[in-house]
Amino acid sequence: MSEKIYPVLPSAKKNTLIDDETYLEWYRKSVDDPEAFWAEHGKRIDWFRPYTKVKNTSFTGDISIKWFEDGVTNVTYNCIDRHLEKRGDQVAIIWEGDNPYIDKKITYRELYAEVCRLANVLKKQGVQKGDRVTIYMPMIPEAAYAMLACARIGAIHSVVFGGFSPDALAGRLVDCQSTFIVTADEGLRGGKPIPLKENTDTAIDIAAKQGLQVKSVLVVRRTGGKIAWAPDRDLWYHQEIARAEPECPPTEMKAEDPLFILYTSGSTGKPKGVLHTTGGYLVYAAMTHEYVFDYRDGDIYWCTADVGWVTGHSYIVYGPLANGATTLMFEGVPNYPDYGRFWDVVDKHKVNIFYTAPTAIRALMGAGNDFVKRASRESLRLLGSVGEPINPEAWEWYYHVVGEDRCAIVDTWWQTETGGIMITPLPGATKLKPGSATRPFFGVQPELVDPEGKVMEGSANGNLCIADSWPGQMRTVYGDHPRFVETYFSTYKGKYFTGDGCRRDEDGYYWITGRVDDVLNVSGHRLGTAEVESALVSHHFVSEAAVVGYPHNIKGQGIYCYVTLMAGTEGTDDLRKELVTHVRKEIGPIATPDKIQFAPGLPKTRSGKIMRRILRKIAEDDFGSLGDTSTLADPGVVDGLIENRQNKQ
Ligand code: 6R9
Repeated sequence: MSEKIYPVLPSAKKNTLIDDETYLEWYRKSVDDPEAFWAEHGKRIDWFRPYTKVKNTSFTGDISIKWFEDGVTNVTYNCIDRHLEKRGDQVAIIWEGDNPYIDKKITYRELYAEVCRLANVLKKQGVQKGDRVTIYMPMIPEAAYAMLACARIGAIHSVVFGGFSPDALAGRLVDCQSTFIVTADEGLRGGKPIPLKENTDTAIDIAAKQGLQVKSVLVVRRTGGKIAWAPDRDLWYHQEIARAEPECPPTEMKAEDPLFILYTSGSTGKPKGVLHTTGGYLVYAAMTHEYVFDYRDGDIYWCTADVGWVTGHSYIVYGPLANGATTLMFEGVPNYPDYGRFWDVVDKHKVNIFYTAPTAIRALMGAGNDFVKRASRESLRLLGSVGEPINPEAWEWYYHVVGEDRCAIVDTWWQTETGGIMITPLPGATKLKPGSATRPFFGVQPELVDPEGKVMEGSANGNLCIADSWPGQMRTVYGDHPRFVETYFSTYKGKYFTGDGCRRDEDGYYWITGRVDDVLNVSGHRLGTAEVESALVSHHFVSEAAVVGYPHNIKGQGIYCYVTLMAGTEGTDDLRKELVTHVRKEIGPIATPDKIQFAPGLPKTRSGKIMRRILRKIAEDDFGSLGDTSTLADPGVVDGLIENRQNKQ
């Protein structure tokens, strides 16, 4: 672990919104009297009817989380309408296409008209408050319009990442019984088309077999590629928009009315529909966006995430727009046309604040400094990181080479479930240590807990829990509250358990060490080992599978699969390829297995539980320290697994 300390940069201190003294004072207030603290900060958004109740939360029993519960507002009123008077002509969204010669700027006034029109189209299709609308889109402004149009009329959006397969999309449609879809003919990434409409058609067929009848599909024409068309179900976005009225009053929403569902992987079973609500989520997303990124009027802010992930929800769309910011949305990939794309875009649009994932930083670092140096990057003031632990080496490269020692780095730890950033430096307040997410944001009370549930004091290494609620917290698993209680509140009574391991050092800085459950983090994307296993065993030649992660230079973690074949099946390289294709088809390219080892037997306890600890060690090529294998039903299988390991150094 790096123990280097970087002091707060003089440039970050200057005019900062929060210096260290303010941080300490506000943090104290926020945990000593959360009620008073959030009563004050809840006012950062506009309310149609102000709240009188602030916090009503319980982490015991049935778990109930309510913030600002009697307040009434609308998210799009805050993200659009209230800015019109002062910044109607300010750019709200800069869109940078996959093709470096194509971009577009959308002002707040234009955003207003686009969102109102689309909201009217949704209404005309019969979408009502509380209905679920699935958004399966490339990174184009229409994706943001669609999210906001739902929020305008109180429909609940469920954005499904465009890289997910038809099967994965179908599962999400069925789970939340969503009968309305917004998609595009095709996406475009790195010059390659992605068949979104075709995938949607397939997903609708799969969902139909499970009893879900999708009523309408609104299709944006992005590439003009050839697609199939169901005239009684499919509608062209541009045709419907042209006929729609440009005014649509914002629906009055109670603070606890649902805003969106976002599916995320857990350690068991199918992905969970994480539910976020209106008031607390927006207050938290907006406040973290302003203070973590030290966002000032006029700044150009760029988060490279996809709107299919929570980072895209909170820090491309809702947080920045609630703050009246200019947010950049990028359709492409970091290495197209070449590895200098990010820095070219930074120069082209004079980006001041840049937020990306360690996996991208590592890939770009590997491509060499020339790509960075060819751009001036002089507009950059602040750099952010999110999605997985950033190794000190990548951190140092980001700091010295990309930021040329003049940009603070904010390494932001948070989760789909937390709605917004939880542990992070504040650029004008926090000394940095490469690899540490540093200190908690206002209102966040981290606790390290040992396996017995005892809270650990001082410097320690344990499981990361959060002791009390914050406004951005998820409220439930959509349609399955018992699963919410079980997943997050049953391991350690009275606390929210994050699933992450963490170390706290003598300065009170937090160092996230990674997941302690069966969740993989591949290139910053969460994936349950159980999901990959169930994709594998759905192949007719596979009888059993066990999946673990192993350290990967670029992706952070790679996917290592142990596969037991049906009797009489031969484990050939062709079959390996077929299984890889099969998993990609079942889940999507993000789940592409890196290694497949055919295993006649898996190490199991006498009660039949697979001992993953052993499989992890073998995948890491670290079998000298397998620990106790005496409880295995057949200790002999281990030698065969070691013999045939796929990561021999
Ligand atoms: C926002 C997001 C959440 C998991 C989380 C943790 C890992 C995220 C991190 C980080 C170390 C950071 N994670 N940020 N680990 N340092 N700065 O990524 O949400 O997709 O739900 O993933 O990602 O393991 O538990 P999500």
